[in-house]
Amino acid sequence: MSNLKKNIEGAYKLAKERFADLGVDTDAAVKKLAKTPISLHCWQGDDCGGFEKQGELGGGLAATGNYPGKARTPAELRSDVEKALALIPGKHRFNLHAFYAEVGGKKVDRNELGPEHFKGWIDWAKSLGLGMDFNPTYFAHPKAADGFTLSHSDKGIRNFWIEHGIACRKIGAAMGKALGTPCVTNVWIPDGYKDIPVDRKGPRERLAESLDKVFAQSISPKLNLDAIEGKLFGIGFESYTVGSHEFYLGYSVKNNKLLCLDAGHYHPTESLADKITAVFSFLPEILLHVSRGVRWDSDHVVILNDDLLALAQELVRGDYLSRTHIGLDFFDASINRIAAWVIGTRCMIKALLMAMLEPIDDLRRLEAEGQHTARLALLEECKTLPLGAVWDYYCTTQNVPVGMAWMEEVKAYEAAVTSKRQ
Ligand code: RNT
Ligand code: ZN
Repeated sequence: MSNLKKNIEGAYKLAKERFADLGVDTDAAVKKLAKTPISLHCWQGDDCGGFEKQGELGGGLAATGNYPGKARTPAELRSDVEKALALIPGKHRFNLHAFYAEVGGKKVDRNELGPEHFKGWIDWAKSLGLGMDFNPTYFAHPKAADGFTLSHSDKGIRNFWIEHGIACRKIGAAMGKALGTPCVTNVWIPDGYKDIPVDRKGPRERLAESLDKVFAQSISPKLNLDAIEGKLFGIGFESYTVGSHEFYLGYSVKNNKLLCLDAGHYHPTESLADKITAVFSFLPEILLHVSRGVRWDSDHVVILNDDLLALAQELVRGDYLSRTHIGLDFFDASINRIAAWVIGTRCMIKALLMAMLEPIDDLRRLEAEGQHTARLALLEECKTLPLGAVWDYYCTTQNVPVGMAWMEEVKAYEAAVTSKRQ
């Protein structure tokens, strides 16, 4: 046995005893963690560029930075994701946007897309045993250039985007069928105004009506699950967003849709973690877009901060993991894009592990007994328990690099592959 492996196993043994003293079973935590998939978003690999190139990104979305080597083709993107997946412990999923379709050089508009345009992606996912999730693309298109799609005042434009939504649910169902695991198809639209509107009502009425049409056909939840994602504001959409949080919360409860909560889509002092138990009181399942808001940007790479940990704790404490689809949503063009995936996903998994290692029985007892001083004391003690030893052990058992060793692999891949892209 190598020295490193011996050290990791030794450290794990000690950590296991330390946690056991607090009533926490590390073996059980690691087992549970291995069964929790994270959906990796394709758009981190090319700054949300897509392969259609119909127009500016728009929609209030922006990727900043010019780090060399972004993926330019489906083959490059697939190869980059494979590299990232090889450095992340556990079995995960892949989340694709509609404008990454492979149309073989033909002009196929968004309302004409079908499963055949995603065959390459589906075959690839199947070969790797990955489940897939999907998103209609309501931006980067001439018909979205004035900032409105499903809530547009023009019936023709609205219908075009309704047709796109319908097409995407069928594609999602085809993915679910081919891969044997339901595809979560998430609707996010940019619609809104830069400056103060006088009619906030009309666009919301039109959006509700359009969504009803998109979702009119029932599709087996074994194949496709519909999600809807709200937002506070976007760049150039500062004063009014049609699809706000309250709008979609109401729509999802009324129509039994998954609500997608994006961590970057709320007021900065609002807690996403606190919303988990609130929305689960009325919804069977949710989708998460785990992200990190910084100032105006809602899409920084996820790190292991208090917000992420609080979110993971709510999911674990409430036993909500089987009802939660965890997806990531960030894009940073200023650093190595594969490393961004690896850092964000490893942090998400680490946060879940930390939450699973909480001495929750003791904490609950203290709270129930009104021992609030001891509750605070124990919560603070938990922060320096030997999480790292359990994490390293988990990485070795999953056959992925421990510590910074993964970075060496990203650097080697950069030298051999991504740095050669012009
Ligand atoms: C935008 C939403 C949305 C997008 C992706 C690309 O603010 O978060 O989820 O990031 O669809
Ligand atoms: Zn999102």
